[in-house]
Amino acid sequence: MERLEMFCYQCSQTARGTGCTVKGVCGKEPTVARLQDNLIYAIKGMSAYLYHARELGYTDTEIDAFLEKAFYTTFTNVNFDAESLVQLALEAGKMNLKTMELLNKAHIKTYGEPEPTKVQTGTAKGRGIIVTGHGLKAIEELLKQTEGTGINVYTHSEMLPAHGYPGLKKYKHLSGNLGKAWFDQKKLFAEYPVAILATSNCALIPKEEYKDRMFTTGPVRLPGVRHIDGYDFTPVIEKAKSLPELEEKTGDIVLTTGFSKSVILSLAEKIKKLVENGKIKHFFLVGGCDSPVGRGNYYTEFVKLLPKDTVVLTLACGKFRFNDLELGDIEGIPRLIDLGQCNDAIVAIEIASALAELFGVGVNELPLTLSLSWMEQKAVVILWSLLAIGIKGIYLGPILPAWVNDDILKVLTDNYDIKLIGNPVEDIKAMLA
Ligand code: FSO
Repeated sequence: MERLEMFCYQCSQTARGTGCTVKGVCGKEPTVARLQDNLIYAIKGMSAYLYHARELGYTDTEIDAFLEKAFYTTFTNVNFDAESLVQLALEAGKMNLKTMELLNKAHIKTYGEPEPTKVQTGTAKGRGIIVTGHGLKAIEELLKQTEGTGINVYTHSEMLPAHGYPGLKKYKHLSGNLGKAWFDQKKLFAEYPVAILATSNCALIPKEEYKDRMFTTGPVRLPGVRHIDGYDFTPVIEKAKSLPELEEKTGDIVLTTGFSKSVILSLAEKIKKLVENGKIKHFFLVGGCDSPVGRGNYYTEFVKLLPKDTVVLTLACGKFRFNDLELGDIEGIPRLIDLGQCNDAIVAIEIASALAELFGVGVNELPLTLSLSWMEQKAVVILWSLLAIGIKGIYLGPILPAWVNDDILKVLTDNYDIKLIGNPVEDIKAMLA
């Protein structure tokens, strides 16, 4: 039987959905459809943060109402107005600020405010479980249930910031961090004979060789992988117990995470003096969702090339491109400051606003440049949050999402002075000029 795909109401002569990326028979670029995609990605990202806040008992009816309106707007036949879809993306950005605040509050009320913490890489002797994803509630429950069993718990990718929370770092068997950003899972999970727990998005379909020791929880489902409903991780623990012990093999790198707003603001006066004395020339926020495609190593080169009188704030999994670099400090202020997960972008925003106030300037007048890896749904909504509060001149890379056509790029560049990354040497020169 013939199937009716999503009918395109824009040209009404061809069957296309909102994911249309080709010219319709109308001959026009489907910018409205692409802006709907942009909105869908943004609200997907926001929903993920809201999900994790709700897991910890924090909800907000205003955010719920916005999500309802935004999803309804993405009907193929309800909104044909590009300008209003841009406004809705900005509204999504504002609402995402509220959502990130809610999640930040949920994390801090539940686990305490993060504190700078050194995190060992490599393995400790004994059986282990690797936890990947963003779900702090899941790792907390697993840590409780594995206490005293001799099993070591390792973080992967966006779970690294868990080490900074007092309520999580108190578990001595939260052993260390393995691997880098989300896309190294297949290699990493095959390498270590441990149980694996995936707690959020950015879980990859597993290889045959480890799928029997992998588990999912929360919203994650993977083919052939056992799912845990709720937080009873007995099957994960039993699996870990059935696997061989790992040998002690300390990694060469020690990572540092857990810089909270309070920690940075306690240094604000010192930072101000260092800026006024010319000892700190510029701040960079380099982060976002790391990409296996495009020029991801741009960010490694970029951070390596930065002058020694600059400071890098970072967050999300994009930091694994450079968080193993020894950047040292400027009179006690670390040159690499890891603020946490992607949702901790709210912490970066609050720090930037507090510094702007301290210097008596607007955020755009601060010696601060943002360079973001902008690919995934969470990074998409965070960009709209930054645009919604008026931040201009952000650099984006290493590739653009598929829906960004020339019209959308023009809106971003004309209205928000968005720039695309190029050559790191030239970019740094321009940013410092
Ligand atoms: Fe990365 Fe994934 Fe968290 Fe993103 S692990 S890529 S959409 O989740 O935001 O930093």
